[in-house]
Amino acid sequence: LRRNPGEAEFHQAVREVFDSLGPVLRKHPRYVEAAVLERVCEPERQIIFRVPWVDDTGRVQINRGFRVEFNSALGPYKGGLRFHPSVYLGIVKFLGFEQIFKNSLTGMPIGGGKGGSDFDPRGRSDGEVMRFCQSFMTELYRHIGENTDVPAGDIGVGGREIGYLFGQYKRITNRYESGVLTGKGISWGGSLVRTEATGYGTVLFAQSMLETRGQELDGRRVVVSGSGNVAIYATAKAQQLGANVVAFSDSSGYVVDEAGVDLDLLRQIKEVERGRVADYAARRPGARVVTDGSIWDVPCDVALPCATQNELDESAAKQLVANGVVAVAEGANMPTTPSAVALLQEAGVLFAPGKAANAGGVATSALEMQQNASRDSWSFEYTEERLAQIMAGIHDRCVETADEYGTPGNYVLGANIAGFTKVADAILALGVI
Ligand code: AKG
Repeated sequence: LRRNPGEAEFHQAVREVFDSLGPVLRKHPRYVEAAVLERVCEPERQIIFRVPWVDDTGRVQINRGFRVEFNSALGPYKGGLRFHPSVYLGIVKFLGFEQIFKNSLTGMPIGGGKGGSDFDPRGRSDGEVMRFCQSFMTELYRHIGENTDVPAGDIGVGGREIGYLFGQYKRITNRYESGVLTGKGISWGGSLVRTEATGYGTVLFAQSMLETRGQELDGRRVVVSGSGNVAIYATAKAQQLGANVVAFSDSSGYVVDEAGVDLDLLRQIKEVERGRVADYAARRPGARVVTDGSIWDVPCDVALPCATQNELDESAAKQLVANGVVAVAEGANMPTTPSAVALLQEAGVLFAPGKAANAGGVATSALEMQQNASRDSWSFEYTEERLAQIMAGIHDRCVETADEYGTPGNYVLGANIAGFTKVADAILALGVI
């Protein structure tokens, strides 16, 4: 705490992992003796830089850029870039710390990192976003590479931004180094399924959890918070599996659509028009928009928080339990507060932490890196099958680890211990570096 003052989200993420590790440290004292905990929560490298750019009125704007290269024991640093006004070092460090264990859980050879900026793309023209991305990459390029650090997208960074970032990297380095970024467009080195992967994977994980109780998603009422990439493709997969998705949200409010979300309309408004939830309600008979109150008041069997950190608090959890929720799977990173997680678990709700449930995105990024390295591109069906296998593997690893440590059904403990031990063993094997 003294070394990282004022970084509340980072403290929260570290505490959440460390709270799970008691049993593993008692069983394997070598982790304590070799200071693995101290090492894993100190980033290998933190880069903070100025990002100057010129807006459409000719004014010079200054933002702050970050890349936290947290841990590379398992592979090159891997994790997204977030462009949002709330971004500061504490957010980037919490995301980077989570990413270490998430990436470990996927079973793929990727370390953990994360980055971003307090730049707000909302309301900015394409030209402004391009100039910002070019300036951001003009500093970042010297720190990244396909074997060093491989950024991707997160909130505020999608295909458009990755395109501008990749273009500037290519221009500065004179290298067509496809594997330096993931989330690329399909015609210039991207992977099919990467766009869908985080949302799809979250729903596959929720389905696997339900199966442990002999249940399924078919016929269930689902509420998805958010309306970005993760929320849209969680909605798509839930609908494919027969669920009725009845609500989604953005920072301006939420929409209830009892007839079931019209995915084409949602995609048109969010992906093409970059509009707000009210634009959906205006064009969808029977849908209503709510601008005060919480989306978690909407009764559901399955809740998928896919918006942002700490969006589902204790009072929301109480409401969900009162409404009979059966499962909660985190599509976003750390969307559920610690007291809400405890309340859901005590009520017997199946709860999947983001580092397990949303790992399908980064896992498919690792598949994109594989395709880039072999100069190949795989079909949608094959790539989706690989994603499904990876998600099933993560689910089973969480279940087996929770069983092994005497807490069956505790996916938080299972994910934290399984993610930690793989990284910890690699840290030990590589010596004091
Ligand atoms: C996340 O899992 O939160 C990421 O940022 C993944 C980004 C990636 O695909 O590397």
